[in-house]
Amino acid sequence: MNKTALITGITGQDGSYLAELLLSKNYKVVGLYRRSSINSFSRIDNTILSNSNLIMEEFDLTDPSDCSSIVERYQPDEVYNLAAQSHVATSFKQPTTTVEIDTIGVLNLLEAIRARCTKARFYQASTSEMFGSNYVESTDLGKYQNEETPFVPQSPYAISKLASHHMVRVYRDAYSLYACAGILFNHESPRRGENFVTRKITKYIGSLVNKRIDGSVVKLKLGNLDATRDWGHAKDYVYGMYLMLQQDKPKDYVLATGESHTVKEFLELAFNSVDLDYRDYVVVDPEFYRPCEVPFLRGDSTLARKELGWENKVSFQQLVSEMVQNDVA
Ligand code: NAP
Ligand code: F7E
Repeated sequence: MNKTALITGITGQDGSYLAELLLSKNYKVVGLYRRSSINSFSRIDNTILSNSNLIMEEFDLTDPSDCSSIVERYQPDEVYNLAAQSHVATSFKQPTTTVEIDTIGVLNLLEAIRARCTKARFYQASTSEMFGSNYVESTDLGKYQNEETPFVPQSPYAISKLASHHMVRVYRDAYSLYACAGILFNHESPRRGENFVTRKITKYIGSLVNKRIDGSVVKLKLGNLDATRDWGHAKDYVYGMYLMLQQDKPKDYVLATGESHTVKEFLELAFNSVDLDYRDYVVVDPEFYRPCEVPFLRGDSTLARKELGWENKVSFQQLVSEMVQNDVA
């Protein structure tokens, strides 16, 4: 019989790729989306939306009774919790909302599974932001973070995700649930939200190349160009989420490329790919600096590569090129 999977956050970047993956594996997918005054399904292809194995249900993670009734009704084999207030800078402006969605929301779902469907395997979208300002260093690997690295979160977003991360561990140990968390480093794609730095850059390039803006007048305003991130492709990462729910025992894993680049390096590569120099268009604006920054992220995903057989297939250069080409087109 086909497996049933619930995906919270199906309208987001990762949710849309994960739905495609699970439908291709003949799952019945229940896609959970928030009510919106306009259509929020722009990332989901029409062929996916018309797939008879996809059921779309209105849902809000912050509502405990909604979580209970959805879990009770569908008795899912797998639950992927991707819904979140996922923007770090926004979390400084809306800390309470962030905690309500990213911490209490996760608890609502875990409680629903504990009370109504203990067979369900649960995936939580944890994040490299939980490492915050911390990293370890070795002579062979250089600076990196992995499953053993202590967390020193630097934002309300990171703290709310860290609380959920621990909650998942406690529900796994206390109630023997198959519950695990993927500690995912930054992953991007043409479907990335437009206010994350990568997409903000490629969207600007798209407008420039298509002459929708005059680059001598409208500049690209950015914050910290020295921030360093480990950027991979979202498609590779949702496959890792799926693998985490197919193991004999639940465990938390880091997913990362192992390669890191500064925002400046992203800018250089993206602008050079259309024969432009980013220095002619970018201005640094203090508005886009964060009250607390995470200066350096580079993940070591040796455990996931060894135990899950996971790999990142898309290189940094391919990722930048795909994002630029998409926004230019
Ligand atoms: P995203 O594009 O921002 O998508 C977030 C999704 O959550 C959207 O579908 C959003 O719905 C939904 N959502 C927000 N609040 C909700 C609520 N109260 N009830 C139900 N749905 C709600 O995020 P993403 O990049 O796909 O990331 C997926 C998950 O991985 C998130 O939990 C994120 O924090 C985490 N993560 C992401 C990365 C990354 O680099 N992308 C790395 C590590 C972890 P609307 O469409 O209505 O806004
Ligand atoms: O910032 C710097 C900014 O917002 C990356 C989320 O998916 O990944 C994401 O969080 C870096 C930061 O992503 C601008 O200061 C400079 O150092 O693209 P971002 P993020 O904060 O790393 C993690 C793993 C998640 O879990 C999150 O959900 O770029 N930066 N100038 C800027 N960032 C933005 N957004 N806008 C700027 O103008």
